[in-house]
Amino acid sequence: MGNMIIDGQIVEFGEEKNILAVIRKAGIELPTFCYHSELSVYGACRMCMVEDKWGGTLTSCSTPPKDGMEVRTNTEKLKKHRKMILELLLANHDRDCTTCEKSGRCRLQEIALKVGVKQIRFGQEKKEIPVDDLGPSIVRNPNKCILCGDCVRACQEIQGVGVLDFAYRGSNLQVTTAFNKALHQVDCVNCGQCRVVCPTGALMIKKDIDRAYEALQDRNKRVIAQIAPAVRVAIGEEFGMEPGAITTGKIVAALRKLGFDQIFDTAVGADLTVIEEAEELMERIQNREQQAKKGKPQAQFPLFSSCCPAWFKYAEQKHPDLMGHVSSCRSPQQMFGVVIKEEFKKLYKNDDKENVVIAIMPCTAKKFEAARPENSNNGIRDVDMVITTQELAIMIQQSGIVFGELEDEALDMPFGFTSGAGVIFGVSGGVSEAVLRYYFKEKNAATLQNISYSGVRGMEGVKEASVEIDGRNVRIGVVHGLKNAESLIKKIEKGEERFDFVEVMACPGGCIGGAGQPIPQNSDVRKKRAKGIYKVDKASPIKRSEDNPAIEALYSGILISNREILHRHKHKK
Ligand code: HC1
Ligand code: SF4
Repeated sequence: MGNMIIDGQIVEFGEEKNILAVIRKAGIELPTFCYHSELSVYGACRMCMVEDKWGGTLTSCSTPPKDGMEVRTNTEKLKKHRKMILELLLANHDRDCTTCEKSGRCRLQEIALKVGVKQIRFGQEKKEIPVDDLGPSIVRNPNKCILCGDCVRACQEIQGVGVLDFAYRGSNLQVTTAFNKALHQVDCVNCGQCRVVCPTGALMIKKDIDRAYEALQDRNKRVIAQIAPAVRVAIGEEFGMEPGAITTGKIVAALRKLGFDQIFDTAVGADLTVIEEAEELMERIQNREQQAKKGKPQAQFPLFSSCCPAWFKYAEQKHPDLMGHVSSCRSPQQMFGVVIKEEFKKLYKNDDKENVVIAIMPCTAKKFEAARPENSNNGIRDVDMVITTQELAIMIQQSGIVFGELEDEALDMPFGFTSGAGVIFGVSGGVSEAVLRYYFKEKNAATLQNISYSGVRGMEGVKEASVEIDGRNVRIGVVHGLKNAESLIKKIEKGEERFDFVEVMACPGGCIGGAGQPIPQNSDVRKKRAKGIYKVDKASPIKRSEDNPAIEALYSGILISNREILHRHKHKK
């Protein structure tokens, strides 16, 4: 606690860890490239410099506040200094702003305008480094990189993957991968969190928009959409709405205007996952108990969730020994993709239109998941394309659809029903909560409330819950961020923690914080999106997956003798 004097004004501070936060609290928006409150402080871009009362300059992001400290944020010296930094950055930057996809959202462009850079006094040193667009999820264009290092820290500090780093020296300094390999040739998990923090167009989503338009215009194709849970509480941000605004009905209306023939909700796929995963978990617990009775105790590894494709790839790469403990369930996206294809084959057996499934996802790694060979049959994919929330927003804008004015429309049949359990998958803890709902057969509000208070909800990176099910104490772990997952795995391996089930989502807060979602993202935005998801659940007349009539119909229909299509290793048609 103390007081600082900022530009002559007294400003009280408390828990703020640096003067930048106190300055922002005073309502002054200092420009920064390399500062993110959720990443470590790097202090490299020097844009947040302030002047102390003796005329010395200090970086506000790396200086803690002190009682009585006096700083100025906008002196002539500082203004000159910021302009110089920007001119140097721009001299070394590929400035094709008119055609750059990031134009209008680029922090370099925005700050250059704000600071008033009107000319660049240095000759342009044009880099011509090859663009890496070979992977399924992320395009990396080093010519647009300003060396802020945000991506390096996101990959290391959120995911613990660390495939990006600085290389070379002096004017050749670059952010790159080991041996300059393409992202898909290194251990990148396609999570896209590097792209979330990148201030320029150096890291972008690999777009599938043109392929989607092509399919929509093809009369020989029936184009079917499935909308992921987290998209509905975020896309509105692209159209001036608050994070968390629930826009399911508007998304359906927009997709119809774009020419989609049938529109469904991935929450139906999540309902299938709940049932399959809950049964798999109970089978494992019972099996372990029987083995123990026979005096053959089994290793105490938990069952890990499998629906996050970035986590799944990470586990394959880093923990091949644990793969037997990762659920055999395919993700809701893939379960629903294969179910739609099977159902439509039956429904439209007399026409020869090709069924094309496009998944609308908050996630860049879902593009990778849909393209995995085991998710295809004879070269035909179960999910043909994945469009992120941001790509859908672009398509809506390009088509002149006024999103905010759309009247809500309903999903199509035969999968027009969803459950709250399926929708809460979009937030960290949601998979566990939905699975727990399946175990508790009492259908009253108190049971649901007890489950929600068990410890699975909230934005903490690691959560734990102990729940009594049929006289057993079932231990659940919930993590988001692969770095958190790695720490938990280490503790489990050492026997310091014991769980029956561990839910892992790679992105902060779960899918609501996916890299395909609108930017900016921070903990406030994610909290509001999570609130939106829980509101959808609250308003949903069906709370449990098994009560969804669409699910009942599937289990007594195409899945009656074909349930194995919902599982990874058994998915052979
Ligand atoms: Fe997710 Fe999932 S919740 S992984 O975050 O299990 O992407 O939203 O669609 O598949 O349902 C993402 C979200 C999504 C799957 C479901
Ligand atoms: Fe790292 Fe994820 Fe970016 Fe890949 S997509 S480089 S894993 S942050």
